[in-house]
This record gives sequence, structure tokens and C-alpha cells, in this order.
Amino acid sequence: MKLYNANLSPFAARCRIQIYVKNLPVELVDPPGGLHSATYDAITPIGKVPCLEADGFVLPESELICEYLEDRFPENPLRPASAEDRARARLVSRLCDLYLMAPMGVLFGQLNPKTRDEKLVAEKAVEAKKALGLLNHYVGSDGFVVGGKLSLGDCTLVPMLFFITTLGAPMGLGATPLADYPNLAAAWARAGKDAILSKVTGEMGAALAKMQGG
Ligand SMILES: N[C@@H](CCC(=O)N[C@@H](CS)C(=O)NCC(=O)O)C(=O)O
Repeated sequence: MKLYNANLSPFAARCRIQIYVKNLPVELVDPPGGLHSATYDAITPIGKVPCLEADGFVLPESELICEYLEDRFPENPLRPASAEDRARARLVSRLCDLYLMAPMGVLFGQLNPKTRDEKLVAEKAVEAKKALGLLNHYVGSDGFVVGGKLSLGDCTLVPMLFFITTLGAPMGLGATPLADYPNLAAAWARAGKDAILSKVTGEMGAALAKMQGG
């Protein structure tokens, strides 16, 4: 099995956390020919990372990849036991994907001070803060999404928090972007003490530094 991966992508990072935690037999590879190449588009017409290839079965979309990997490898589960806790973990993933990433994606494109549209940044920062408030409401005060242990919800949340804490200031989210969201701050602090979560956010940081020419 292989995962077409890019270390900076929060969506790919979500899958890598699961792969590392469960020690899954999934090889991490770059998209052949690169993103937007005809070769990669022929594999996955969506053209995005991550994408899983499993014995000829090709699956894009990070959430579906994680769910599929849980179905294929149920041991050491990252889906909580009860229906309610599962729904809660999925809710946090959904809030990240639909409510937070939408404005964050725009803000990511506005980092260059020379070309930045300040009005757009201000608008999207309001949307991102609203999404952070929602997430803070649903994440536990212990910093876990649900049930006091790692779940697929945390796999989604922590890479998003990487972007908020690393790029939140230039994105218009303030100098300490998690200050108003204690549960998210707890999640980020906890991630810093977790070997695998730190490994993945470290990979993201190295990829960001490379992108920024560092
Ligand atoms: N909904 C998708 C989003 C994936 C996504 O947007 N990936 C970005 C990298 S963070 C990408 O591959 N972008 C390339 C492009 O859109 O051309 C998922 O959850 O996997």
C-alpha cells in the first residue's frame, strides 16, 4: 500500500499520524510527476494529496482514507467505542475540513505582505476565529477531542493547529492565536508532548521552512 503524500499538507498529515500510530504497512511516496502532472492526474483525477493506493484500489480524500484504513486495520482503533464518541470525533474532523480550512486556505494564499488583500484577510480571519470557537466548544479540556485518548478527530485537529500556531499571526489571527481557545491550547500543548504528533508537526515544520526557502 502507498500513500501519495506531501509533508506540509494537513490532510496528508492526518493520514500519517494514523499510519505511524498504528504502524501500518503504508509506504509514503511523492505524487509521481508532481501535483498537477498528467501522470498523477491519471492516478487520481482529483489531483490532490493525500491519495491511497491499496492493491489497485485508489482512494482520495483524507477522511475516507482514514476510515478505510480503520476498516482494513481495526486493531489499536482510532475510532472511539461508542456511537456518540465516534460522532463527536467525526464532528471535529468535519468542522476542521469545512469550517476552518475554507478560510485558512484563503489566508494561506495571502501571506505575502506585498500582494496581500487586507480586507480579505480581515474577513477570512473572522471566519477562521468563528471556526476555532466551534472547535474549542467540542474539544475536551484535557486536549483530547473525545474520551481522553487519541482518535481520528485528533489526527485531523493537530495538523490544523500547526498552521494556526505557526502562521496564525500573519494570517490575522493575532500574536497568540490560541489564547481565546483554552481547549485547543491544551490540545496543542499535549501534541507537543506526544512523540508521534510531534514527529508529524516536525515534518510539517521542515516542509514549511523549505517552502519559505529556509
Ligand atoms: N478534501 C481533501 C483536500 C486535499 C487537499 O486540498 N490537498 C492539497 C494539499 S493541502 C492539494 O493537494 N492541493 C493541490 C491542488 O489543489 O492543486 C482531503 O481531505 O484530502
